[in-house]
Amino acid sequence: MGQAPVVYGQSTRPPRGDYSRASEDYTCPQDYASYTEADHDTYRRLYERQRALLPGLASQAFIDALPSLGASDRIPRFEEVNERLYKATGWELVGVPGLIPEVPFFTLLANRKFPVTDWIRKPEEFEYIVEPDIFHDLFGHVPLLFNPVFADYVQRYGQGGLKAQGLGSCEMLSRLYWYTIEFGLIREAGQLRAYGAGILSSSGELAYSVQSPEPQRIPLQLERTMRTRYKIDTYQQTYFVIDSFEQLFEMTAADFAPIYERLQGLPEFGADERGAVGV
Ligand code: HBI
Ligand code: FE
Repeated sequence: MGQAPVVYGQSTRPPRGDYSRASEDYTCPQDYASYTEADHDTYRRLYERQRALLPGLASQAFIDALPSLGASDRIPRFEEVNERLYKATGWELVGVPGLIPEVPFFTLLANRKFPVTDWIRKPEEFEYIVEPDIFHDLFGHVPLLFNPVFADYVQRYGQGGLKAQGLGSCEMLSRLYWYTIEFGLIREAGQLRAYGAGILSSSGELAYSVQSPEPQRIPLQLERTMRTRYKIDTYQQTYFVIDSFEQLFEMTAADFAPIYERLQGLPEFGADERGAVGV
């Protein structure tokens, strides 16, 4: 029992979450009794604030799916969400103590299990938190897992991740994750909308990503995206735009191995570097 904690990216902060409770596959049961009234209140306030910001900024597919999370006045029980989620797309939520290593992460996704951090930020972290907490994972990631096409993309992503790991191409694949599942934009009925969990769970970045003139927004293109570095603790300076979730799913049908080969020798793009590659 028990796993070593995992810290991601440049963050030098100590890991949050109790990794001693994690089993072999890094999952741990949701310890519902451990949530305090302050925790439930934090969840309720985060949910209410974020839901008010969604119209005109969040993907309509997300807005339509959000009620499937269930009650918004307390932290949901994973098994309650799973009753609905499993019927909808065959996915289920599993508790994790926080960020987990790539192979266990990819393995869970490949088996239609979505890892949800089991702790919530402290009231004083209401405005911003670097690490993903239960609000980011539940509110940001879970609603779109009720969308069948997006749910299939995430599983395909997990399967691709296990292959990429074998080819030493995890960094390129994690950029694809970052610029789609975490910070992706979609054009819906001609309007720009956010579908990435990192945007949807952020009070500031939601309007910024869709309305600010500052960042560049370029069409999602596998090679350009996989060559673009990202920063984990600032608003994005580059967003990639898709036309549909079907586009994401079809993209993963390709075998990425030759793409990794080709990209190995090519220069990368900085997170804010302008310009697309020759298509
Ligand atoms: N672990 N719990 C958790 N949640 C994530 O979103 C996550 C992770 N580990 C690795 C990771 N994401 C990214 O590096 C992926 O690109 C692999
Ligand atoms: Fe996330």
